[in-house]
Amino acid sequence: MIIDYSLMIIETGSGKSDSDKEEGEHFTSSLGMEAALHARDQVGVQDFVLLEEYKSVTAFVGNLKKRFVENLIYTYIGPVLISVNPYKALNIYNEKMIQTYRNVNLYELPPHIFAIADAAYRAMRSEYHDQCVLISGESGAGKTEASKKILHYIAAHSSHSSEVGRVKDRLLQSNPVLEAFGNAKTIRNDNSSRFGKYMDIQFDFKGAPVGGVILNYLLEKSRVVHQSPRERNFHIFYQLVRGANDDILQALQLDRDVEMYNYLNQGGSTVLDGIDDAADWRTVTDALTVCSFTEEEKQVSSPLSRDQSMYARDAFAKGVYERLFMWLVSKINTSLASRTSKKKMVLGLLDIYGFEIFELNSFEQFCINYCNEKLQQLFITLTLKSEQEEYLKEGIEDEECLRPGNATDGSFLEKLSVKLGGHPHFLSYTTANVQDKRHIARDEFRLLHYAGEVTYNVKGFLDKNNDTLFRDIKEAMSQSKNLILQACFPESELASKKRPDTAGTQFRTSLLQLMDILLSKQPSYIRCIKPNDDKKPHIFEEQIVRHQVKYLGLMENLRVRRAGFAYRREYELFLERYKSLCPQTWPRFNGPAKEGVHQLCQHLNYGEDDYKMGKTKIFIRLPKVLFATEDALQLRKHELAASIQARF
Ligand code: AD9
Ligand code: MG
Repeated sequence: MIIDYSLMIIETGSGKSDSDKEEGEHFTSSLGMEAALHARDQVGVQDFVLLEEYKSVTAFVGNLKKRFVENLIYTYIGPVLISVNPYKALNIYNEKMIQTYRNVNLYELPPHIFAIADAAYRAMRSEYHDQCVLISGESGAGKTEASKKILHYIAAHSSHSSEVGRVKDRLLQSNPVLEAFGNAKTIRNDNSSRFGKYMDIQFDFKGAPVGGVILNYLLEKSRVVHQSPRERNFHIFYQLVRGANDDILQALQLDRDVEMYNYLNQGGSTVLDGIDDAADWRTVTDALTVCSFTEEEKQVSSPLSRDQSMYARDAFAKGVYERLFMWLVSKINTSLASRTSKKKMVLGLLDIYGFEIFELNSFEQFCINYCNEKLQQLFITLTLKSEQEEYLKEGIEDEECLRPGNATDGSFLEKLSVKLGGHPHFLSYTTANVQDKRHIARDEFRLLHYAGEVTYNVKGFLDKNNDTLFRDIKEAMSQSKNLILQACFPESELASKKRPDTAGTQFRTSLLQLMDILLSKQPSYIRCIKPNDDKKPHIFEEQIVRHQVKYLGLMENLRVRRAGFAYRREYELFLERYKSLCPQTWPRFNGPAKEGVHQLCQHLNYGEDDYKMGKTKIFIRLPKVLFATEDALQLRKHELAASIQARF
């Protein structure tokens, strides 16, 4: 008789007792992190804290690459998930995977975005603490895809009442609608988000989704009237022209030929590989139905009808589109609104436009990059804070780890607003020395962002910032017979004499509010990395990845994590895994897990400095101590196997 030792040893406490476990779970756990400690040299380390040369960027990038070529796109730095965009469909998001990751502790299975989603969801339910998942990375790195995977996981997760079903459908269907109106092809990303999005998913006390709220940030409306070479307008226009039936097009006086429209053809590339605009039109109109838009509300959406665009000025088209987008979001919010007034728990998802540098960078890039800068700053502050808080909470002190990494001084933009000139990260023609003057034009200024240097052209800055839509156009619109246009241009706005805030001020204010929202929640992080600039699978450009690893502050993140204790586990989990290594704890320890772990460490001759005992967890400073323990465990398994076999 052969006994499978993984049953005895690898079940590192998924929070379920043995009898709760379903068939196959033992197997999946045995593939997990703890077991993979053992297989660490084959596909790199799945948690960077176990990387031996943890100070070397080259080793870091090497580990990512090793895993990337094996289609292992996810790696942890402690609780932070690093995701490398595979640019191809991987079969790792199916129903079976969802089931696999459900209710399993983060470290028991290979790194996965579902593990992050599950951990956040369970923390929310067990601690009644609102959560947020912050997804960051440059344009095309995979943020939007990541946020959709999380939503998908959450929606698949919970109970099945009809009300919950309604909410889940609407949450999921809000995505294609907002993407159609708010995403576009840029040279960086074929499906680039041109607005920032924060979505709260609300849950009842049982953990079932009961509603949602979407906040949107600064839509890049200039795209409506102008697109750079190889870029497109918002997807919806191409979907409409290519997908709507003849009646709709006729009613809107539109022609089926995209190339006829100056607003649509400026980029010179209206067709996208792998995207069927006509099919997407049907997806979007179906989604609009789910989100309870009426037939009339569904499209009037085009500011492109020939009549209008003839007399329309660009400002008008931009203004109408922006307001339409806001109207759309508010409609979706109405349809997502929870029907219960009971107290709710919240899981927030932040998916903004990523850091971007184009040939010509204007006000939009300035705002987008500022937003990314703020988020980066938040990440650094919070990851440091949580590391310190955990040591405090566990009653552990360790001086070394309290020292912040040098990435904290990244937030220069804030200083910039106080004092623009004279700042070392700021350069303009007037502040430049004679030599530098040759490299910067009079209408440009240059900022050294955390993610790289960007030269902005101020042409149009003021207009875009002032963002004034002429009063007579507003008046005309508020008189419109079209109910949606009326709603977009309320008369009350005309009555107000007050000068509205500039776009920049509004954006800044809304970002500060966002930071407050995020700070009130318990954060999880997903750091997305783009492996190449060609949007292609199988290509891992080390230089490109290296640059991102550096500016995302991942080395500092790892350093902080490693400066203190690389590995930490709840006593119960640690004891369960390694109990076979010590006669006092094997086959079981009848006492508090902490005491068992203490005995185990004594028996294994852990040095005094190698580890610390916190209130609920053991902290191990160096991975090599853990590796030695793990090797001992593997040896022990073989011994046990041999002795059992001998007995039978
Ligand atoms: V931007 O800042 O909005 O311009 P994102 O959001 O970071 O950017 P996005 O999620 O849109 O990037 O990803 C870009 C493309 O990469 C997607 O359209 C997919 O084709 C591809 N991608 C990203 N993540 C995955 C993935 N997990 N699996 C497969 C992916 N493909
Ligand atoms: Mg995006």
